[in-house]
Amino acid sequence: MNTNISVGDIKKLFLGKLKHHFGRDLKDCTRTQAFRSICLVLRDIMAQRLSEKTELKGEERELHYLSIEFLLGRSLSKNAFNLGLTEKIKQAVSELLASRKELGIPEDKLSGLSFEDFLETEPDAGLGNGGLGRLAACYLDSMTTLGLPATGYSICYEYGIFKQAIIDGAQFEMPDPWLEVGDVWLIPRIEETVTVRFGGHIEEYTDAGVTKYRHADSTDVLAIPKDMLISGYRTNHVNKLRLWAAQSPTEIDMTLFAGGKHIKAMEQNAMAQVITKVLYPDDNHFEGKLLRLRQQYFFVSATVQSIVREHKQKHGDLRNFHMRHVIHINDTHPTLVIPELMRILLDEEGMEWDEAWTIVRRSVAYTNHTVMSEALECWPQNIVEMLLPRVWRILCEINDRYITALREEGLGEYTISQMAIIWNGEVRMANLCAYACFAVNGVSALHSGILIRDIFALQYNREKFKFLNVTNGVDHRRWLAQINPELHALISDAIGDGYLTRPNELRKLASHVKDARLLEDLAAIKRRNKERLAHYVYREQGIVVDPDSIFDTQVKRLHEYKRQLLNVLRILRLYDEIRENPNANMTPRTFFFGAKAAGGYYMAKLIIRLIHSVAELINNDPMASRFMKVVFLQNYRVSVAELLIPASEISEQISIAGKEASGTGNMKFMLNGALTVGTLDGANVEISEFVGNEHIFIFGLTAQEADRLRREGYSSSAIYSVHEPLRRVLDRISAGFGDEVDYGDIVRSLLISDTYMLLADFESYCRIQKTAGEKYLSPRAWNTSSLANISAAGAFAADRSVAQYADHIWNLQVGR
Ligand code: 26W
Repeated sequence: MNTNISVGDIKKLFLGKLKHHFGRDLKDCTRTQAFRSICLVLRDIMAQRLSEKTELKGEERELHYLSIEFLLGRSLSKNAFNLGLTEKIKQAVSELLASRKELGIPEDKLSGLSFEDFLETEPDAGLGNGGLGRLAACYLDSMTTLGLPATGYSICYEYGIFKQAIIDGAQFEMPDPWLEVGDVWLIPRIEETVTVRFGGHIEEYTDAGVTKYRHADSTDVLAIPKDMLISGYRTNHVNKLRLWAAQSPTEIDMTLFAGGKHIKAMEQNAMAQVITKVLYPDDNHFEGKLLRLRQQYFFVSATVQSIVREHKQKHGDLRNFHMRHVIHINDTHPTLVIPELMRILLDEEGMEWDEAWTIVRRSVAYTNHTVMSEALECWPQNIVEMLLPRVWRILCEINDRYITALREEGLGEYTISQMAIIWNGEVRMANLCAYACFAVNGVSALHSGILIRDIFALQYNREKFKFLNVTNGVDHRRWLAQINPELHALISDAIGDGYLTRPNELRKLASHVKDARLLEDLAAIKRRNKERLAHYVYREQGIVVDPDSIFDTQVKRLHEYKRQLLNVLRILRLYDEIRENPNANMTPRTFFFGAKAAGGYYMAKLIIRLIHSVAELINNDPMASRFMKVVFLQNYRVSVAELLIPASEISEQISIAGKEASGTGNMKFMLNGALTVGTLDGANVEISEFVGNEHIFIFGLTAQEADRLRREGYSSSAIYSVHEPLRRVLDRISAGFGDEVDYGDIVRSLLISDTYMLLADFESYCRIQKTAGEKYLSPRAWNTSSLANISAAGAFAADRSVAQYADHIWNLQVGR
């Protein structure tokens, strides 16, 4: 660790970076140059450690974690924290600032150069949409902290998740050119560039009696690795995240032009220019877009090539590949790793099918992250065939052999059609994973149960041993210690800071539940975090919020199954109640929403518009606004979550039971002492078991009850006709809010199908919210529950999840 680096060293290194990279010194540097210089100092420390890393010992396996998304957020504070340098950097920066003063630099030239300003200078690396991508980022931190030899792989998108602008209550998507500043963390490794081939056709030929394949006429794209170094907490171990950037080979090699193949050259240029341009903003919704398939194959092929290349350098041949490597695929997006590894073993290494297949099957493991049927990836056969002709043939062969085996086992034709990988002109990625991978896991106990009873029931029946559960976890160092330093200090005073590496030690807080002083301190910290958020909301959006009100928060991607709309319905009911009875004894509430909607998701966008109409109505009503306020936080992202979560008191986790695979926001709120209002969905089930029923507000149908109701015939309109307050709410939405926006589609969807059963859960949701409000009237009871949540949250640390993956799936030894 860095005990040997002094404040003086940091100042010297920093000034050196400023001089050598930007030709500037303290007198004339810009804020961005100063920010970059500090980052470069940390990057050097990590690079040094990576280069000192001892070669893997004999039999050790390496992990390769493939994910089309890594939602990293900011890295400066993370790396400073992990390297144990936060305080020293702060000190160094403030001493440098003081010396600028001494140099007689005018005060206004100094603004924007504090450590806090540096942190704010960093753009979020928004290389992900939501849960899946953020989970990958949390896991990288834990893998490194636990000393696992791991590498992450993804795409170096030029534009991350869009920036959300709200104009007249409606969402507009703006580009996010994060690399302009965020590239400071990336180290290009040009010498490790590989070529990825698309299109063209396959020529068969025989060589000494053996059939071989040649990929002719392909459109080639270069994949250039940009490595981001990943620090771990209190360890010298460093891992990397390898982000692949596309480049056209013709930019470097003009022989195609010279040979008259200028059209091919143009094609290659065009392909390379778009392939890694932008992250798809779809979350839980599949569209069979050609560019998306290109992205997937691009990053998967480049990754496999780079793993194989390194393996051969170290070990010679590939027969022991599965002993040395485990390839983990984060949902089905990197599934093409399966046929791609086959292609290399067969075509480039000359292996027989059976030997190659055995190696692949022993190397690849898969995590499922959703049961939403519209999220399942089924690629149209014709685009796979056209774009990836060799991979397509391999997929056909895998499918043929699989079906033959199923027939031999005596399975019926209908069952086989359900399990097939290629069927009806489509390639089903989840079925390929369930067949080819040696392990398949869900992300919460409930979700893993649904996988084996429903989505993969047939596969489970055939190969029970490969199905398991690993409940999600979050990076508790970031999501507690870093973002809520006062809470971290309070906890450390009470139980020490051992919880940072042994999250279960948070349990020790349970013995402090009767400590009145500690509970008051806990509330005071929450209060200051609320004030900090209030300042932010005022600064960014000009909205005044009252830190004495309950901060009630629902932040996550906007999706109908997550039921932001249910939250809106109860807000409107509360509005009616307050207008009827303005003298009720209730604590005012501020309702925070934060959510991005996929650009093409009409209903989600309309719900964002509705939240704004409702906010307008309520916030401008003098009677209601004494008790309630609605705030839609624009452009919700990791760095906003970092401000919002420590300030929240109620965490809304209200998806229809059976649909949210796990949720991870629920865990982050809990770590920061918020109380959950939630359904028995995803990890909420385990959260409620750990924290105890008296410290959580559970409502609504269970997954089983929801299923039964759907089967037996659910009628939302029947509820509407008997439930007077609900009818008033829906009628109000139908009538509109005097802003010319028609919400008829929302009400009709609730009355006609109500797929996510909002009306069924409405009454119990309103009731539990009332219970929560009453509990808040007793600070002692509330703070006790808040502490109980923090104390139980250790079970939901990513360190625990990653240790389980290492143990049960990857067969890796945890190093610390
Ligand atoms: C192909 C379109 C698409 C894009 C993203 C389909 C599916 C996805 C993701 C798998 C959706 C996702 O992020 N799922 C979330 O994963 C989290 C981490 O496990 C869970 O906590 C969330 O419950 C789950 O919705």
